[in-house]
Amino acid sequence: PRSDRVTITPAVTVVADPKADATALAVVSKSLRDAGADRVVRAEQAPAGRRLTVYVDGAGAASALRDLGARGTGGLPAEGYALAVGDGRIALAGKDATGTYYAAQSLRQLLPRRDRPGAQVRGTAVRDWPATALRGVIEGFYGTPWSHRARLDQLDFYGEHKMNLYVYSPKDDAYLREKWRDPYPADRLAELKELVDRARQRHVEFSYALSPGLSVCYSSEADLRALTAKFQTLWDIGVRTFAVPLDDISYTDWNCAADKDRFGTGGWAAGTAQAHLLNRVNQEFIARHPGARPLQMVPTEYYDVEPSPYKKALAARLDGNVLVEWTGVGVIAPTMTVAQARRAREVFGHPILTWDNYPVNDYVTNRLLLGPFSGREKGLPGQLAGITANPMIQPAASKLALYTVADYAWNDAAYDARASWGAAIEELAGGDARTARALRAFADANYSSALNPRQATELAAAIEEFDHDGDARRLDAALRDLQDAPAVLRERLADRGFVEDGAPWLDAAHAWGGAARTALRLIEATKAGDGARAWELRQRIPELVRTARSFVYVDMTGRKIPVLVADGVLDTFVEDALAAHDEALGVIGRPKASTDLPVHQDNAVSRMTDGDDATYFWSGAAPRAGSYVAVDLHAERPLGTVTLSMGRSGSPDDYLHHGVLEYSSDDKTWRRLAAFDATPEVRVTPPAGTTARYLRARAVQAQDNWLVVREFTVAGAD
Ligand code: LTM
Repeated sequence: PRSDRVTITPAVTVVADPKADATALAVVSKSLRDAGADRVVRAEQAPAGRRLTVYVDGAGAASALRDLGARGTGGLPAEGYALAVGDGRIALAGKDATGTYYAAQSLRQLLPRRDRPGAQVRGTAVRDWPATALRGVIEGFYGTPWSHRARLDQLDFYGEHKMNLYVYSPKDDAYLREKWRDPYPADRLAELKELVDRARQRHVEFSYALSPGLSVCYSSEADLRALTAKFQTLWDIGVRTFAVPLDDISYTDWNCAADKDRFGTGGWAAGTAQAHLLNRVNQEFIARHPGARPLQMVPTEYYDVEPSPYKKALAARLDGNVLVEWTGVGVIAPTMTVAQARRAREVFGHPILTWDNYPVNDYVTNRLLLGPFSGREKGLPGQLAGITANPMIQPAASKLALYTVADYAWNDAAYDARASWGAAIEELAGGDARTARALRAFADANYSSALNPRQATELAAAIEEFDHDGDARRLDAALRDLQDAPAVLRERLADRGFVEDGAPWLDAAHAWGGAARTALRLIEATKAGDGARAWELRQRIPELVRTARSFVYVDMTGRKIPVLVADGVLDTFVEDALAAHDEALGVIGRPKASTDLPVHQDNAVSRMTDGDDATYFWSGAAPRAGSYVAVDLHAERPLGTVTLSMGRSGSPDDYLHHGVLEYSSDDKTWRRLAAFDATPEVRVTPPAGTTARYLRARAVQAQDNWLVVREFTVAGAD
């Protein structure tokens, strides 16, 4: 940073290289006007006088950048830029047109927003460049595809956040999968063209991803022609990047006998067949279309780095310049490391583009995933051809997480997930403090995912503090923020799409905020010995909880899915308040379940203590060493036989493969009851006289399978 400041004068002159990027210039002019300039005029040279001059590319910018200490664009990689503000001037220049556009976006972020001239902007001198070449979003989820309007809005957002790739691959667009051979009707093609044009204006590469794997014959000339003919229609409307995703298909059942005859059976045969088709697309379409970008593909084994005959065939046979997409280790990878990316590069034998399944929620449609991009090691982008994130079914609500993905992919070295999350909230709130507060409360209550295992960390901290010091004010304020957030956002949030996307979750947040505040009053009344008031509050809570659980997301098939908000935090708080009140009256409820694992869909942890073997807790991630499920018996008791029933018919391997059963009186000091290995049914009778209040089953090793617990019971405790 420089120590001086530059004033936005009423009239501003822009001195631009004749070849400067037109969109970048439009961004510069608009940002200056938004910062209070009345008139922004183009000129060949800086006028005399005290008027602010902005230099964009060319000799003027180069010399101003030098004077102001930003050195210019020499030595920068593609899309890098230099930007300087100081000494009554602003100068920006890109390594290429996209770099200039990004410089303009950074200037937009630096400039204040006000409606009168005279605002000041702090001096600065920066050189900036991306950590990886491709950064973007793959619309690759199952469920309602994004609307055309939402896609246009997304492309604007990507440009503003220096993301340069949008992969068009919605699983439920039939023209991409079931009807991949069919040409688009004219109106659909016209819409696609509008997207391609908008993407180009925003310096975003539009990648068209066709998924023929459900019905293709890899050896068929006719299918090759169908594939390239479809690509040609997209080429004709301006698409220059193409992809062939082959995920989520069977590669053992051939679609045609000719493939079996030609390639044989098994993984090696599948890899060879896919490479055969893709190489022909690469050589006969991509290579013959000057200006086409490298072909992208998703392998059928996209989710690990284990060597296999399939991957060996792909590594050996697929043309070397094809980019291979990879989701990390796991379909939803909680973490991604540099070592894994290196290994992926070796095992697949091709440049790797990550298909990062965050914040996608098609496998947890009851949730909004509003936490930041986390668990990706620094240094990862440098190992990759690029990073693409698979977003939520809800486009506008995806922006919070996508902001952080963009941040990480651009500059992983400086990335701080929480800080980026806070900045995303500020930006979406448009600088309005009330909106930002409401959005933060709402995002906190919708935070958890496989990447961010803890839900509602800020609310949970407020509850913990209340448990510790008994001062209800801070907690009540946090709960009120959540309760009021929906009304504030509905009234003030500029991005109306977010409000539409989030409707059932907003309603649930309001209701949970209210239920938890009532529970807090119940605790206060119980403490104050006001039994009548406590009883009155206690009577109201079940209905409040029923309402909070009643809001549903309706998916594309019309299925109504109850949504979750602050789950495991507010529901627990309310249950605890009820249990404490009831206990004070001498009534002890059923054991209370908890876990540190995320929850899959609505298979809440309370289902393992509901007395119903047909329902179950199902974790939303594989247990790591130390992961646990626990029950609280509400009071120290003699322990009868402990039964842990895991797994279920559809997924019999979803159990703790190596674990221990432990018990405790204070939830801190734990003693071992038994160890168990390789069995989904655990039954242990403790020695006579053993007492405890808490029991838990803890994983002693990480595993690949998720965890299902049908029932976790202690004889005599329910
Ligand atoms: O991840 C890939 C490559 N394929 C599918 C996605 O389409 C889907 O959105 C995610 C999340 O459910 N899982 C997949 O396996």
